[in-house]
Amino acid sequence: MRIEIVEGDITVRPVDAIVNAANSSLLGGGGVDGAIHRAAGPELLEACRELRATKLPDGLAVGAAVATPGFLLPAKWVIHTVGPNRHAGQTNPALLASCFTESLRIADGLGARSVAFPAVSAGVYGWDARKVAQLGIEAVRAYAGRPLEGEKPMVELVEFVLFSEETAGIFRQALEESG
Ligand code: AR6
Repeated sequence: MRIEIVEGDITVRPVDAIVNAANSSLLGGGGVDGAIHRAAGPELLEACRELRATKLPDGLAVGAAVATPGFLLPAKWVIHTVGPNRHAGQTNPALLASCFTESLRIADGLGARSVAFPAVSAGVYGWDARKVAQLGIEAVRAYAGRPLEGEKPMVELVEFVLFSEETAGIFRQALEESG
């Protein structure tokens, strides 16, 4: 599994699946969530409403992930995950690691070969980008070693797509340090 760091807008990435840093309601918000909903078009919100009306009446739990189609995006799927919110006292790193692991598990189940992640929880949810980079990269590397029950992972490429040069630099450094 290759890991690449990309500076830019995740909504334009030519990958099979992009990950959304959503909230438990799945009904949209600001930041990368708002950008993904704008780029995917109104059908994405409809698909999220459908999920809430069926499988997820209480919303998506922190650390969990669920997929919808990508609609107008270049990506075929959007995998929505909910990062822990530090401002709400959610400081358990295992919850953030779970966002990455669960998203990869969903991506593998869909047969996605390439997945792009944003810096989940590093915006409104208040986590230090260094911590997100370290946990995210570590979780991806660990997943590559033990994917879905004994199978080789379908996912071959994981991109971390960062909106600023500064955050991209932090992720590049974390990738180098992770060996
Ligand atoms: N492409 C890539 N990264 C982006 C983009 C983009 N188009 N836009 C923003 N970012 P945030 P969170 C970066 O706040 O901390 C929403 O309202 C951004 O610079 O989007 O998990 C949800 O609905 C930052 O580094 O997500 C939730 O309520 C990173 O994406 C809440 O925010 C994550 O910032 C989730 O907060």
